[in-house]
Amino acid sequence: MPKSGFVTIAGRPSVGKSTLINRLVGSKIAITTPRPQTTRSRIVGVVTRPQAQIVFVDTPGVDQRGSALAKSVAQVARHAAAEGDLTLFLTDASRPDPDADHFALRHLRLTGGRPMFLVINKIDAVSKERLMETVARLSALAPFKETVPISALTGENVDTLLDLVEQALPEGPQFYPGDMVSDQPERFVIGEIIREKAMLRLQQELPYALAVAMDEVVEREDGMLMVAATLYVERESQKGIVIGKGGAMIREIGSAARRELEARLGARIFLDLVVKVREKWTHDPRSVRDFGYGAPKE
Ligand SMILES: Nc1nc2c(ncn2[C@@H]2O[C@H](COP(=O)(O)OP(=O)(O)O)[C@@H](O)[C@H]2O)c(=O)[nH]1
Ligand SMILES: [Mg+2]
Repeated sequence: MPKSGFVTIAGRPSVGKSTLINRLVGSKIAITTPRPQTTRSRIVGVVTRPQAQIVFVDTPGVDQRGSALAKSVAQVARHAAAEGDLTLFLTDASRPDPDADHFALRHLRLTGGRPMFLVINKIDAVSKERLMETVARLSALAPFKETVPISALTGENVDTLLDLVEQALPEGPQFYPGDMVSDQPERFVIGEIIREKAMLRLQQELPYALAVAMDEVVEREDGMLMVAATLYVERESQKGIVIGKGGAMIREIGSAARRELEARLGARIFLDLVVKVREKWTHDPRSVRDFGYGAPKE
């Protein structure tokens, strides 16, 4: 009998959740950066195998920060874990942070007794001893069904993880067409790639103060894709930094985004970026929702 189910990928920030979902589905559906708060919404990645369809759900990292944005994104992880058939609790063996792991685990387990795997990521970057320590420390915290060390970056042991996930799922029908890999609208993906390029280049608080809104995506008759987007920051002083001296920063963000989008969409792209201020938007639940971050309104 075929199997199917929803599998939530959750954990503290920056442990490699989005890198893992990209690796599992075999294409970049979620942006990744070394910074927390890169993922701000629920991202579905579908893996269809001969005997199973596995719907992975990437979620924002659970951390203890207090803005409306942080609270709203933490809810996304909790809801996904509550609705899913299985949760992969991901951690990073190369940067142990027991308090943060503990906090994330408690937050997720408040949803009740769904089965959980402990997935220890970044084994390419740690010694055997470090890995064993992490296994010992975390496996005591909850009754994990499996403990699987992997590297999302190199792909090591990810096939084994996929097999174990398939085995743990209930029998069930396919939910999505077999050739579907993600449920994200193209407009949103374009905005996310622009945000990734900006987050990678900006320092200090700026990556977290940034939102991207898509204004227009139109295909011209000659095939050129015309894309207009606005980068929002929280304060007037941040606007100048995102624009840069003589527009250097925004041009650099734009050309990095354009290169990746052209390769991805197979079209020439004209990218028009502007920067605007929306005062303290990360503290305003409405703005957070307007930008498409966090949980949709219930
Ligand atoms: N060395 C190593 N780095 C990784 C691995 N997985 C993710 N990373 C890096 O860790 C950082 C955070 O990854 P990301 O997927 O955005 O983490 P998330 O916040 O949990 O979604 C990025 O710089 C990734 O390249 C891994 O298996 N090994
Ligand atoms: Mg992520």
